[in-house]
Amino acid sequence: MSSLPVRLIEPVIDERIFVTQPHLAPLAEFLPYLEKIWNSKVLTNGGPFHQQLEKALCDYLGIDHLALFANGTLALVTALQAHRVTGEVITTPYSFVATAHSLLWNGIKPVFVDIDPDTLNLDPAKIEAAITPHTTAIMPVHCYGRPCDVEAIQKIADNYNLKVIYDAAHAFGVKTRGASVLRHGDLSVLSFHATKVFNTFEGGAIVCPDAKTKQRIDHLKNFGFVDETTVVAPGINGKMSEINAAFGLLQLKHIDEALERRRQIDAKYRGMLADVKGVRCLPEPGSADEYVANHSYFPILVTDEYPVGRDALFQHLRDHDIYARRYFYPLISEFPMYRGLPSAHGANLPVAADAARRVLCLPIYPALENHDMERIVGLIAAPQR
Ligand code: T4K
Repeated sequence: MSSLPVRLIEPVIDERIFVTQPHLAPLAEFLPYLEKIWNSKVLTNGGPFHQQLEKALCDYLGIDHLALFANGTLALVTALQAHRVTGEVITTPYSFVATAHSLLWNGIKPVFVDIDPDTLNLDPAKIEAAITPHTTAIMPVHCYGRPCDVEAIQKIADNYNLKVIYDAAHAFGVKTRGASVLRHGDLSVLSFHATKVFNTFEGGAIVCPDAKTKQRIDHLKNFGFVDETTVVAPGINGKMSEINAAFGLLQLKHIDEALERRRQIDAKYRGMLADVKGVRCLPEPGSADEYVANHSYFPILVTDEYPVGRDALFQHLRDHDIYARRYFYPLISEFPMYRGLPSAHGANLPVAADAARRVLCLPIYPALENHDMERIVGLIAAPQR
């Protein structure tokens, strides 16, 4: 009898190259996990896979406590509730809309502050001017997984007695000075969405510094239940299911090879784009011995020296089946539910507006082939062809 694995799915032939593609462990490896779930009949509510994944992620990421969630957005909403954040929160307009939406879901007023032109993260030098008597917290984003200036932000937070809740949706596995970037601030929130470096189909987590905070978060993500008859808060249902948690355990076995391939792709893009006039890559945030990147995105900035505008390049790539994305355009502050805020005014956010006008995220994912990258860079180098 043949020992070859059963062909479980037929490959889909699609020539299009998207900004990302999920890295999936082999399907056959997932089947034993599913059998266990089918046998135990434990589908959710903090089952064995949920517990194992929390522990495995703490070990992998080098952190002490983590609470799994059904997605990153519910985790952001809950993180704010965990610290009873109210009033005004300082945040960046240059992010995915979920960052600011998590504030609105809590009845909190977002106050947008401009970003730094090199990191594209919240500019600490501009935070103090935005603080009012109503400010209770700062919600920065490690955009593209590139670390914020965590020390400067913490200093301001300490001076003004503010909480710091990092939207670390892009920052899985990122290290600064030899340790996880997720250890900074009061809480950090991860996303394990299909488009992220580490995915559980949908999923997310809150990284927290102590067991007491984790316990409060665990209550909040389970309707506020403490035990069968006690509800301590108007919590939500934010729990990750056993299928997602089991899949996460399997994905974790393959994460190092995925990160290594991303590193190679990033380096190859940088090398190939170095000679393309009018295209700027973001600088690496630190030397290899003090900074571990995850290469979750590959943003380029289209400068005035480039022969056509960013949108023309975006369309040119689409015309050739390359689906690069303009993350993050439009700015969050330009969406209808935010644009009436005084801090959303364009004059307050010139650096973010400029980045949103120039940015294009090129495809980056472990299965991306070298010849695909060569074709993409060839198209960028000759935008009129
Ligand atoms: N904070 C930040 C800073 C975030 O970036 C995000 C999510 C969040 C918070 C919230 O976390 P979650 O609640 O999502 O866990 C995508 C994602 O949907 C979103 O998760 C992500 N940020 C954002 C940056 O990107 P779209 O609208 O661009 O996704 P979509 O569906 O157009 O996907 C992009 C490409 O990925 C597709 O063209 C093909 C590929 N893809 C996508 C999916 C969903 C696949 O190959 N398979 C898939 O299943 O928002």
